[in-house]
Amino acid sequence: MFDWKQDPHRRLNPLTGEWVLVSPHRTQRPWQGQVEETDHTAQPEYDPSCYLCPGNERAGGARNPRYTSTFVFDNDFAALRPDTPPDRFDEEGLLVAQGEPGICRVVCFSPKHDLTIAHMEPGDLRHVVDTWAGQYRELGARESIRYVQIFENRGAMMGCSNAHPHCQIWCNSHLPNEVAKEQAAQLAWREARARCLICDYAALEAGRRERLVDENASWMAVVPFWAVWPFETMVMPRRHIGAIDGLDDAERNGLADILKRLTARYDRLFAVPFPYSMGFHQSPTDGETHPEWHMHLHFHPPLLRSATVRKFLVGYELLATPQRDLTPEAAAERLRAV
Ligand code: H2U
Ligand code: ZN
Repeated sequence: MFDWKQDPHRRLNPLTGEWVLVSPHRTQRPWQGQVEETDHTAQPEYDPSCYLCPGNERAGGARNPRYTSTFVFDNDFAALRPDTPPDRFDEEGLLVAQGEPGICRVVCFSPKHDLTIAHMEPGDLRHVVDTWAGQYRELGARESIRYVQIFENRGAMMGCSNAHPHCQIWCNSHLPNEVAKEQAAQLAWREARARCLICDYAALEAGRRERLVDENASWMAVVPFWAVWPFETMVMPRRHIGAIDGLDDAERNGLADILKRLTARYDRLFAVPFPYSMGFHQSPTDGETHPEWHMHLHFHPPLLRSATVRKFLVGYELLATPQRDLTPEAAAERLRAV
């Protein structure tokens, strides 16, 4: 048996069926402690030039109300539009295309420009959770919307255009690629074993604890066994729940709590505010029941403090298979320690 703290090996992601190459021996290079350039510019509580702050004009010409908690609006530069004809084009199975109706929204978490999830009050974060649940239900109820993707880009290096705490919601009439892979895997697991893949995985990680980063009564955050990004995490409810609108009162507070804890850990271990992309994976809104679905979130933080272990997904990753040096177990240990 190989030693997975030393020997190159590959790990299977059972949610996607894809493999990741792990090369732990490469981290034996010394940690040089080199600090990456991150934006430490202190943000004001209100920024007159911010298009998301209360009362300000947006780039599209609309003006934000003087909102006092969360604020949702239709994206002025939406990637998907509701009036798109869903026609299909197919030329010899080689040139295949299809119109994709949808809708895109932006959710401001707070009127305060300088907050991040890590610094929000639990009660205000709970309001964000309720807003996500309400949006999932409202948008998912539309005939043409079969998937509601809620995600946050945080920090300029993740392509986020604005420091104001906010996320995006993109709704499609087809399942996005990553969601389709996870759906197929969860369905196959259920058909083969009459159980849920993520219930089984959460139970395993709750017992092993070596990849556990944080937890509360209703949620767990782990560095998944198959993580690609060095400090990638997955946040799962302990109970089998398909989508965010199915969370009960305690689980909604629990989600606010685990998100605050996890982002605070990232900020402490690296820079403030730590860049990442995060988002929900949950049951499609296609009118079918999806007992195979167990909702969860993924955090994909790209940046590490040391230039020696900084991760780019480049040549080998783009052309072959994702690869990592630091083991998920070592990453979880570091996140647990702060
Ligand atoms: P990022 O945080 O990933 O940069 O996204 C911000 C979104 O806000 C982006 O999708 C939208 C952009 O289209 N936006 C508006 O809807 N109105 C504006 O006035 C500026 C930006
Ligand atoms: Zn702002």
